[in-house]
Amino acid sequence: MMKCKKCGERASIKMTQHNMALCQEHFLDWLPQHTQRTIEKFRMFTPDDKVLVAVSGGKDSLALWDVLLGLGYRTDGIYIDLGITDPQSGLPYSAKSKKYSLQFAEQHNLNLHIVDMKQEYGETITEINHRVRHGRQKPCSICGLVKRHILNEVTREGGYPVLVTGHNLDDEAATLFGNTLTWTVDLLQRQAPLLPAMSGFARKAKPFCKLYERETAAYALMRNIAYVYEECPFAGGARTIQHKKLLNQLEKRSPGTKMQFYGNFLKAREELFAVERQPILPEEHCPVCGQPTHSGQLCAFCRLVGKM
Ligand code: Q46
Ligand code: ZN
Ligand code: ZN
Repeated sequence: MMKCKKCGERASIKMTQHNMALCQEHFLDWLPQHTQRTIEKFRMFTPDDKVLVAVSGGKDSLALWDVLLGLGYRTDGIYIDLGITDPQSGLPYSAKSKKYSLQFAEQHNLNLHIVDMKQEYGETITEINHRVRHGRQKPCSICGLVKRHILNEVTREGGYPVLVTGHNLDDEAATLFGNTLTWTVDLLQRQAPLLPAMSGFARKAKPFCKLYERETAAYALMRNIAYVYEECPFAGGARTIQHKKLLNQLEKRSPGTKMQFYGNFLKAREELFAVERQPILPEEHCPVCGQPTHSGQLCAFCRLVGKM
């Protein structure tokens, strides 16, 4: 029987990469403490800040919201209803994830901003994808652009000092893997646990960036958080998922690989991208929405929705 490192009772989770097993009670203490250390280490925010949590209805973002509440942070949530439905099964993915996000906010008496793509901009992500690309490609790049734009807008207009997202270590390691394979330097430069506010971009933080996905999933399960189990219907086959699989194989053979890969990148990053090599960010602003743009013309988001 595997025993809890803290109390010697039967362990509920074994974390080989930390050389540690914990019972449910001690795991539910450990994970928020680990998150708090990450928040402090990267100076993400303080208890005086009102934090905006980007909520997708999935396990990571809801677990993060739960942890921040438990740690005593003041929080609001933001959910974007992208209007995504599975083209094959007809599963109303967005409707389902919205239900869980609302349910969590109501249970804890929290304020959740909801931006509805159809209501606000007249088209869902699936519809925009059909109009722009005749539905031949996945809508992920359009979706990513829309999400970044709306999250930035709500954070800045709501006067929130920081936006937090539920990205975990598996997400970060997979993104890093992809960006390293192609040596996309500007993306590597911007991959950080904390991005300070600059040139019209809101401050962004990832308090779960050092936690494995199986740890955040275990937390959600142990805390009985109801979340949408299904992945977005467009997620399957995405390159990030392939990279996650590869990294999991490496992790299985040598536990701690993902932690080391990402952790050592963060250390190297400080040297590689010293202050003088900071990216030149756009100083110009979109004449319609006021968000940063390189061209001084309409930003990519306004060009996209302007056609609706
Ligand atoms: S929600 Fe949007 Fe993701 Fe779905 S369409 Fe692609 S980007 S996979 S995180
Ligand atoms: Zn214990
Ligand atoms: Zn714009």
